[in-house]
Amino acid sequence: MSTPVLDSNPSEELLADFPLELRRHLNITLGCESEPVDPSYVYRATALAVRDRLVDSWRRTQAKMHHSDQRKVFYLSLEFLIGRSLCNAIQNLDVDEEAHAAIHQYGLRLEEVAEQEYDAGLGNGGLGRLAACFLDSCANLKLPVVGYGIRYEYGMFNQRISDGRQIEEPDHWLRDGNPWEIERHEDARQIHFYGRVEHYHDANGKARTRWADCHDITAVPFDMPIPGYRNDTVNTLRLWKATASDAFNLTEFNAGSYTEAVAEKNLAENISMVLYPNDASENGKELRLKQQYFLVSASLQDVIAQWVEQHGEDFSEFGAKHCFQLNDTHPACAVPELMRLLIDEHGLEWDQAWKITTQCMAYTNHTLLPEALERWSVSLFSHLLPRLMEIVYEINARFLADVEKKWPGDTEMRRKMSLIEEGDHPHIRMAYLAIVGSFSVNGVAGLHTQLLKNGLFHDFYTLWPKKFNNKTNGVTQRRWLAHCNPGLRQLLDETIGSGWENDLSLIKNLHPYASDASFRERWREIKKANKERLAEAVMQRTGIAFDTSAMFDVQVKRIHEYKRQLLNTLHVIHLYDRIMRGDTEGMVPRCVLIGGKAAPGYHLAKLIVKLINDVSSTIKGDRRADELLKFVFYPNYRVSSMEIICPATELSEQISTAGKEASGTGNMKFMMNGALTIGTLDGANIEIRENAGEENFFLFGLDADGVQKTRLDYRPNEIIAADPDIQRIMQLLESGHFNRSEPGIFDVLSSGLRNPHDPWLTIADLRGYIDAQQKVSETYADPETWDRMSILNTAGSGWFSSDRTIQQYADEIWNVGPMA
Ligand code: B1N
Repeated sequence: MSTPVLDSNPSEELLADFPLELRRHLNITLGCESEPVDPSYVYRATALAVRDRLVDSWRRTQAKMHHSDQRKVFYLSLEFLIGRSLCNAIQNLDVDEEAHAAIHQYGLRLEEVAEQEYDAGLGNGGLGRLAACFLDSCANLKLPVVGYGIRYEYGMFNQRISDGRQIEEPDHWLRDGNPWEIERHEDARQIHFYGRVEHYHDANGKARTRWADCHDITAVPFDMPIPGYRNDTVNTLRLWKATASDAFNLTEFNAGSYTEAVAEKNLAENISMVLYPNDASENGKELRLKQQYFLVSASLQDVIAQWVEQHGEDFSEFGAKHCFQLNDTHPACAVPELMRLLIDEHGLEWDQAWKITTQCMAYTNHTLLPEALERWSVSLFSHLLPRLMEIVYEINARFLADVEKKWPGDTEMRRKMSLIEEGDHPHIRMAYLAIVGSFSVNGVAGLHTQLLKNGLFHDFYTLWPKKFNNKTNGVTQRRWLAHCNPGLRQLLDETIGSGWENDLSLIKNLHPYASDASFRERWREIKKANKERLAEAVMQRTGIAFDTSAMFDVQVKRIHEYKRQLLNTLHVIHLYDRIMRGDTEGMVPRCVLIGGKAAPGYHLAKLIVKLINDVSSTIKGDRRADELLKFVFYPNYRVSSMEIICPATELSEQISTAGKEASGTGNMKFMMNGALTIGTLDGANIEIRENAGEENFFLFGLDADGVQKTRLDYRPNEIIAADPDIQRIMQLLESGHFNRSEPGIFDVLSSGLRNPHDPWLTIADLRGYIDAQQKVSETYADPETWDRMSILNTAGSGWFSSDRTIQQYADEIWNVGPMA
């Protein structure tokens, strides 16, 4: 890339007013003049007109970062769940009015036009959305941070429900082009795979190593702008696309196999073709490892190339001037890859390279679930990345020597802590590699970090206590409050002023208004309007009519046993059973909504989707339930769905088995928008309860310790037999009441619940959950109390801004401040 210029904003002078720019893009850029204009064209033209208004700040921000002597941060992530960009950019640029007016020329509303944009679904769930919120906050805080990821051709699959079952459909989000990206071919990088390692002596007689006979793939970057909030800052998300390298094609072509060479191009492009749709589970596929290495190598080469351009081959300050934040272990190859680049390509000695590496790598852990901890088979890893394997062995040998120093003669300790899990099929423990190679290891909520220190990483914590720290997750209030809840935004601006958009701690000033009856009235009206919007969406997608005077009770997140959508469903069955028996005393009308995707290979999760849909149909078909209970499965839940769902939610379901949900972030979005939480003492729920006030949170269930103890002697069948309500729930489930045409399909679910080894302890928490739900109903019956609690939740949500989280990363890990 040519060196960017610091000042001046030449392109701004080239811009006409917004309506004219929109028309120009429609007529000239897109060649579209017919009326009425197709809204998808209006979307593309609007996006281009908005982008035009970003480029000056974007270029200036890049120049500042380029010329700054400050440390720079690179957020490496296999996932960035961006969602839609149009309204975000319009809001952050403060051009709402012009944009509205310009679009109005075509008889359309901004909301309709914005809906034309495909979600950039380059992530599975919380981890990917967190990366997107973090980039937003970094831009808002003017921090020198670049995101690096993969430009998947296909993002998270689209979910369709057919006969109650999930069907996956490819998400070709780029089919109409992507107006936000700019391709930077001049910054393409070569990535090596396969081949072998060669040791040789260079011209000076120095022993060197190189990676020979490898198969090269080209990584081409596409940059996406990340605008800060009205602060003249636009940061960059750089996404890599894989293509065949020209050199490789040429060889094949000369050998006379033109068609094979072209076919090879397809194989190369496979690397960035599709996002793996497994949330919190590791899959061990070669293509996934290729993706991980592809991202890491391209990004590190990119950063090093910029360094060399400015500093030549002097790496003495490189470690002090860079930080690579690893979003889980997915990019953990960055540790051996940086070693390789420094040693093999830039001639550094091992000790110097290791000092640099451990000075600039930082690792965030996002899960304790054993099935999600990445382990790569040594044989696969050596085959694909032979040079990296050598380096990992060397890192391990030196690390185990340190372990020996700390615990002399303790072979068991060396076996336990080794980066290589020995056995018939040895594996690399990627989390251990990340810990050994990093100066910082953080968890994502207080409890989660505690469990890392006391459990999973206890030996490492004993060795290096200072490496470990907590950074409780957060979400950006600009998307998750200001943008998605315009009614509430207006009320907040009027009540506490508008500073909360970039300082959410100010939201505490809402506290006194909880006791103001007329304020509560307005609060309620806003919620009602948001519920109407959601009810429309539900009707359109499911044909089920939500009554907006009923309580909106919502659980949206990936479908997973530990998140216990089953527990929620059992409660719905309980309410249904009460209605059937005429036991409706103290019941308040509820609309229960569940949404989320199941990993395509996770059969039990898919069966849970089927159960939810079948219970939903049964309730829908029963007139007796009409007044009191609605139950829907919301299909194809994604970022843009949450923008409609969270402002309308009254009860937020955060009911995971304690100790299993590292943090959760949906819980925070709901809280900000005034939902009350029913939840376990898990992840960030604990901090939500502290910040909202215990009395404004519906707590139930075992805590993390209780879960451990209960497992030792768990007898779900006895619990069921002793509790008539639970007995009836199980009876309905097991009698085939919800699956008359497909007898037996839910047997694995019910036998799982009855299994003394059920790791999720659903039956153990069911009574507590039903009782807490009863309290919820009683509270809802008194709107004054409910609304007061709702306001206090929003007022207590200041801590959960990702601005706060990122400020802590900047102060406590990265040691960076705003760009001057
Ligand atoms: O990361 C979120 C947390 O809020 C959630 O509690 C946590 O479950 C989530 C492998 C993951 N942990 N691990 C993953 C995603 C994709 C994949 O391929 C694991 N996601 C989480 C943000 O901290």
